[in-house]
Amino acid sequence: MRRSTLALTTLALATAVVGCRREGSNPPPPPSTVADEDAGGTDAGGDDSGSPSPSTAKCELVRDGFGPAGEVAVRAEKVATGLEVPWGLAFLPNGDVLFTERPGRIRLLHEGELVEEPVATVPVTKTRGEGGLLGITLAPDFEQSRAFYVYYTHQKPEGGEVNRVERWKLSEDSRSASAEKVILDDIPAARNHDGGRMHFGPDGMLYVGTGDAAKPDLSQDLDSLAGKILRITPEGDVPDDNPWPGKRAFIAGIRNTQGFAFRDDGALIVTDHGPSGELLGRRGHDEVSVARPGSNLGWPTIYACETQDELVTPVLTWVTAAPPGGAALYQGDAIPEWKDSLLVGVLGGRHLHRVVFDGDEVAHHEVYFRGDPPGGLGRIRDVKVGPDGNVWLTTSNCDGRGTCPADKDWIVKITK
Ligand SMILES: [Ca+2]
Repeated sequence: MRRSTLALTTLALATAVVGCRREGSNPPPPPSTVADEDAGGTDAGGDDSGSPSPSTAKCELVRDGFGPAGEVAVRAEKVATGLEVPWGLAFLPNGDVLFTERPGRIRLLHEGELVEEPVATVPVTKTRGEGGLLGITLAPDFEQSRAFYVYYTHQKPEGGEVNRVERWKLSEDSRSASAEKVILDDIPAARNHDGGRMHFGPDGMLYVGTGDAAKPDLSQDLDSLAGKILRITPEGDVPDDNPWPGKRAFIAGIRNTQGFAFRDDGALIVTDHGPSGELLGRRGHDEVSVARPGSNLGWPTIYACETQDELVTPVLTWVTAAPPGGAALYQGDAIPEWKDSLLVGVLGGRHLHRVVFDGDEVAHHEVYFRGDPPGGLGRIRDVKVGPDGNVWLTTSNCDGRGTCPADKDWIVKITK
């Protein structure tokens, strides 16, 4: 195992000029069992836990750069190198790590060492872009079933590309795996905006983050799987208690999420990518939002700190394009100062972002490991809290958009 320590770096400043436009129409909000229509003022603040009403939390707009430099002394250790766009990490019960590489390999870290031979290869699209083998998550009953789920872009035999969620089974020795069942297919795909993050929720349901497949209106179409966080059973069916009955959509109005995390009170913290020039030149404004079942995060109707009835305005957004990779709420013990923070891998902005909440509002946020290697970590893709309480990251410096170091992409462990 190679180790190195990377110094914290200060943030760079940049600004961008943006315009604001509104267009399009929105789907109806989900049926509510609580009659609470007294919207009242917008600065009521306070605790809205249990309420289905849109949050009134303030929107923190970061105009220059990304935020102040992080103040907690943490260091980064390379755990594995020589990788090609490691996109998603999953911790096995024995402490080993199963992970995806976007070109289509499922790989294993065994006792901290990279196993050279891939566990399996997945037949992903040959199109270069944001698609490929993306998210991975273990089944809740993994210890009995050895089942895990992957999300990947594939070429349909009749032509065209779609994203798919598929269940696989890992061999007892973890050195091979086989595809078992397609759980959900025909998620719209495109060269960019393919989503791909998956997590099982505390309710045992599978949550799947998708992108708008470069068709923004799909994000507001509840019959489309694009531009959503979907909630499905482990078999891919629609749960009886989804917010829009009969639909897999759980949260709508997303452009391209690669990171979301469950908060104890049932809220989902969602990161989303802001626009890159589409829809009358809108740019930047990647965002962090506090969502609840049936929330509509507003893409493409609103962006930045804009507000509109029944749409959720983000609590944090950066004028400068970030965009965010994976996200995790830190509940470990190894870095006590980070307890309950949201940690977000930032791709274009090349850093790890930490967000401290006060209720639904952002109390403080800061920047770690900013910049390209060797000064920083470069483009950060996945963020997971390991069973050791340390924070595990993957880099995407070799995805064609970064500065690819001689030892390629890494899995990195953040410790005190
Ligand atoms: Ca939004």
